Amino acid sequence: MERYYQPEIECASREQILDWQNERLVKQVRHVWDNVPYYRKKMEEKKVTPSDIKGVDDLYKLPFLTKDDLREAYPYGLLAKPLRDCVRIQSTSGTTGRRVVAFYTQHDVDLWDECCARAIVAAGGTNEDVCHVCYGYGLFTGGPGLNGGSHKVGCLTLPMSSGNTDRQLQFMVDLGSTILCCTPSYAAYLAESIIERGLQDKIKLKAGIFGAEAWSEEMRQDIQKKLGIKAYDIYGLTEISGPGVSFECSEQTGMHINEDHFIAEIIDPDTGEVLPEGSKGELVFTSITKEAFPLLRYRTRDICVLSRKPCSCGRTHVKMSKPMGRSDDMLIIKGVNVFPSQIETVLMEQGYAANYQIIVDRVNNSDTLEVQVEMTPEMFSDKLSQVAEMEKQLVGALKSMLGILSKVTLVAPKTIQRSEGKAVRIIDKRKI
Ligand code: DLL
Repeated sequence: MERYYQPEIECASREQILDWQNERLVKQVRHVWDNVPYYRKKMEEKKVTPSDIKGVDDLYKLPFLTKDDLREAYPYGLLAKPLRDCVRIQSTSGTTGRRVVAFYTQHDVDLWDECCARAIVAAGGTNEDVCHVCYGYGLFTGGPGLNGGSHKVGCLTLPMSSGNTDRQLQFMVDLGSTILCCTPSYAAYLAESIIERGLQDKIKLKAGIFGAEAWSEEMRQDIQKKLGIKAYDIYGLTEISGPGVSFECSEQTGMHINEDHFIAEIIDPDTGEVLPEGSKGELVFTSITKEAFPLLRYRTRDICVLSRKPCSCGRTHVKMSKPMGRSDDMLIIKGVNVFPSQIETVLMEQGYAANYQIIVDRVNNSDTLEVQVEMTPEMFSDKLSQVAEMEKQLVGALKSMLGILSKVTLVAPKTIQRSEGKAVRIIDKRKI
């Protein structure tokens, strides 16, 4: 049994990690200054040159990059290597405006594979495993990223991509998949389908590596119970390479950031000020080893907390909490900040599955919030007469979590559309 595990990197001392980061950052800033006129101009506007950056302590001097910069510089404006050295692109879905395209040299693909391999090993993966990847393949980073990591670990890799649930289940049973990689909402759907078809005894899954969207702790418990597995979170974004920027270990108390490749900061999203460890704020990444698309101080919009508390797994890399939502996903309803994850937590605590839809509207100049929630099949058969009472109970629980009044509508099982990739749970009619 082999493990693709490098304790000398993942368990390195803080001093060693800082040495790597200092050296790599200085080199990276010079690389970007020399090869990316777009970012060089931003540095010049801030009156900072590569000689001002001697290490991580000087990071704050560099300008931020945002998604708007990436869109403005589309497609080649942030490319730091000649096209002949690039072997791959990946892209975001581009539902709001121009797509973002990220470039990779072979070196960049290798380091990305390595990050995903670390995630698979942290979830217990070895070359004895059958790794079932049903993140989408193609421009989305989920499929290619976990596929590359799985190869590197030496797992038998099933490149399933998303969709066609019957085929997914057939391969899972026939080939004895042991590790499942997909979005948590698709994992929940697969779990539901396995139970419906009575396949629980026929599957051999032991672990799941789920990410690409926000999911609550309660949803983790639910998936773990239904599939009889341990469910690990994995985080990443196209701009910074894809999945594997950070991942959970067996402790399941946050995701270790691959600090030998990415420097993380937490900033105040309003002022841009760097916040001390333990503060909640916007996550910012600097990639210090990527060649083709090396982003410095990229604002992710994800809100989370960093922690350097020692971890029982032995890894020393800083941990990020589950993102509490994206600052641009946050809904402002009646002047109150509402994160969809808060709503999910309440629903799951009250015994509902994560099949829900949030509808926000404005009626007579006042915001309204409606939450449509599916009843479980048991509720539907046993408690139909108590629907009004159950709705009232949920309204109360949501009011104490959010501080505002909502309308709750319970709907029949299977009426809310299932997702094979990232779930779309919010309909904000104020924006339509
Ligand atoms: O979602 C990369 C990925 C693929 C991560 C597969 C994990 C697994 P994008 O499509 O560029 O990339 O979306 C990135 O998704 O900024 C977060 O807002 C959100 N996100 C990603 N992972 C998580 C997670 C991929 N574990 C955006 N929890 C990020 C919460 C996540 N949100």
